[in-house]
Amino acid sequence: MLDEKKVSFSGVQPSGNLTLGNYLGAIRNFPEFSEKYKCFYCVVDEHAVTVRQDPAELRRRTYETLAVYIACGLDPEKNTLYIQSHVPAHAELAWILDCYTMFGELSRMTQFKDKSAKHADNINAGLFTYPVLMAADILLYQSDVVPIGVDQKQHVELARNIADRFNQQFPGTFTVPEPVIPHTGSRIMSLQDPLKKMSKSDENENAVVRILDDRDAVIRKFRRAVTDSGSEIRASVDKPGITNLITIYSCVTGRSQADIEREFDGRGYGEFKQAVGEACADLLAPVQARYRELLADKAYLESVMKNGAGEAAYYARKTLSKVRRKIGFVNL
Ligand code: AQP
Repeated sequence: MLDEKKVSFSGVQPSGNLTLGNYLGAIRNFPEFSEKYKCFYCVVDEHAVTVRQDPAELRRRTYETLAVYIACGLDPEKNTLYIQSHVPAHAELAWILDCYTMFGELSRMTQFKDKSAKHADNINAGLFTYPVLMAADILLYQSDVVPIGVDQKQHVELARNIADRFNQQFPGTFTVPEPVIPHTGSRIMSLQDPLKKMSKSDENENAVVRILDDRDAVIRKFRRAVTDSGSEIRASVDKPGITNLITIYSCVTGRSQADIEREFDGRGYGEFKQAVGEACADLLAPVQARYRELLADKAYLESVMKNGAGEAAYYARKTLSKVRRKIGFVNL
């Protein structure tokens, strides 16, 4: 714990235009922690380069991701918002934690298996050790909670194991973090293949609703969403497409699954998809309006980055010098 408040940490990669999955599974939930917790929300550009990025696009998306954070309700006065590569302590601690992480543990990470299958021509060491950098991100701030979508749960569990292992040898070094996963929306699925997670790097644009898609695009993508055989609006394992749409509608409207099934009883898929599309477009419209204002003010975004990096570095240094001292490095 830093100061008297508990700590919340999370991050998003600027590896593509952010999706409804990133929003419902993670970003939308960040602001609720701001009152009770000391919050660090980071744009994790170092994670993004584990797959090849176009440099100009990476730079642009880093600004855009920060603007999305603020547009989604994260007040820079109440939250530390910053860019990961602006705080070198992340990479420094990651190196030390690499030496406390087993090869076998990293080999079991499902995201590594998925991403190495997807990028078979570039299975680099960074892709393999990505979860250690994520552990460093979290442990550096003595984080108590980590709000994430369910796909990141395995990585937070690894961070817990690394913290436990380190604490066994050097008691009291790290707070052991807890993942916080939303009840609904923790795994939004692709609109074209509902057995696959909605991902910002998906090449099929119809599979992904972007936070910044305009109203027509959002509605069109939902209209084209793959649904299942039959015509009933009911969530079940043999109806992954309609179940995903019910989950999204439930997240967006705050209504229960049963309530939604009742409302659309006897009505067709077409009508339901239109309703989901409209509800999503309504939800995203104010975020997009605020985003556009923010993006037009690059100087403001840079001032947020600078302040955030300064504040994050202050807390990060405290943990890093404790770790260095404990393992026997000379601190000057
Ligand atoms: N489909 C999803 N449903 C719910 N939550 C999701 N998250 C990602 N996709 C979904 C959550 O968003 C946060 C930020 O994710 P990330 O940027 O760290 O990377 P990711 O998990 O690898 O997300 P993507 O969109 O799939 O990125 P790419 O395509 O670059 O790999 C995390 O909390 C994540 O759980």
